[in-house]
Amino acid sequence: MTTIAEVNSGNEALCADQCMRIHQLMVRARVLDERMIQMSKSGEGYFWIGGPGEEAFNVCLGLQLKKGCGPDYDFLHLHYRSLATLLAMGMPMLDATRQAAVRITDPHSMGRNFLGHSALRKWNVVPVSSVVGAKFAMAPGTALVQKRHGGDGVTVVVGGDAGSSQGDFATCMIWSTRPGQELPVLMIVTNNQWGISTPMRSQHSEQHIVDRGEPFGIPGEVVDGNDPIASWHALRRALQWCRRKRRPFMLESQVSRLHGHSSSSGAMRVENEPDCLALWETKLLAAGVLTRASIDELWEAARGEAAAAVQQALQEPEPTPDDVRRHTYAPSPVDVVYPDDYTGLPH
Ligand SMILES: Cc1ncc(C[n+]2csc(CCOP(=O)(O)OP(=O)(O)O)c2C)c(N)n1
Repeated sequence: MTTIAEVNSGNEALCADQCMRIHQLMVRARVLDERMIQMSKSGEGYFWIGGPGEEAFNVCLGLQLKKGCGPDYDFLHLHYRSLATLLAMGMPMLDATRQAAVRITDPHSMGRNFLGHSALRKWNVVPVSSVVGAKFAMAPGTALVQKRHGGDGVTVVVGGDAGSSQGDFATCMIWSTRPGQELPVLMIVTNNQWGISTPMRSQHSEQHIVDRGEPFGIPGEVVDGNDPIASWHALRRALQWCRRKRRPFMLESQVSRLHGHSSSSGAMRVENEPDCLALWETKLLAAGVLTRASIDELWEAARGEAAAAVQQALQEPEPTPDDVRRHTYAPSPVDVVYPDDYTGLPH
């Protein structure tokens, strides 16, 4: 039992229990991503993309969402680096390893989509599109439903700095600020300074990406995404604004990209960017909230949990050619009898 009441960052603070909860989720996300990188290199999986370097911010987001199905709850247009957000919401590690191993039990796509391309109807997680930027054009749709429905559910859309330089980003700003039709959209940009290999500074002339909201009257904040305390409070303020005012807000989180873009670029560990987890552990050790032994114990437990999740996923069946068209259209084509000469099905 700790006797430390709270931990400070600048003039903001979080209670010690919350700091420990955030830390444990950050460790679980990091360990899982590292294990899934191994999967992509060993043949247990086929591809990796994820969020090492974004855990501090992403955990704080997942813990503050209004989780559920339908317009009373938050709609989420997440990023392919949002693993820590989903773990913080309560997704088991197994549901990620199933997708990494391309198993039919993968709840996001039945083993049909890339790792990190989540889709969970029970939590309003709208399918992540590989087309970066597209989510910013989709977000006003769910926010419009929420505005008409009433209540305090908001739409949260998360994209990178490169995706935010596409026209879809402007579409989101235009649609969410029509006079009298303003929409409760929280536009989050996780700025890691890179597209795949395109420097952010070659795409953005404004000082901060949130400055793009200014001509639309969209308020914004820039936060150090490596600092869980700052992230927690910035998210709390931003979500509260959208929930209460039913208007958009923009949040730019400055994060690291600790394993490069994806397995396609090698996924090797990057050493010259700040590591939010190492920084957080140093802070919590200094504050007396955690001990070296308690940290080691957590990492060990997370590694065991990830190993079990991989082992379980690998025992489960892969998709078969028979179900390749399932859930492609609504109603699902498996339930529809097509005439023999019908040519409209995907090949
Ligand atoms: C419209 C479109 N163009 C290009 C790509 C190829 N692509 C995949 S991820 C990516 C980088 C996106 O960078 P950013 O939006 O900053 O997100 P990050 O990966 O850095 O989190 C690109 C260019 C794509 N998926 N979609």
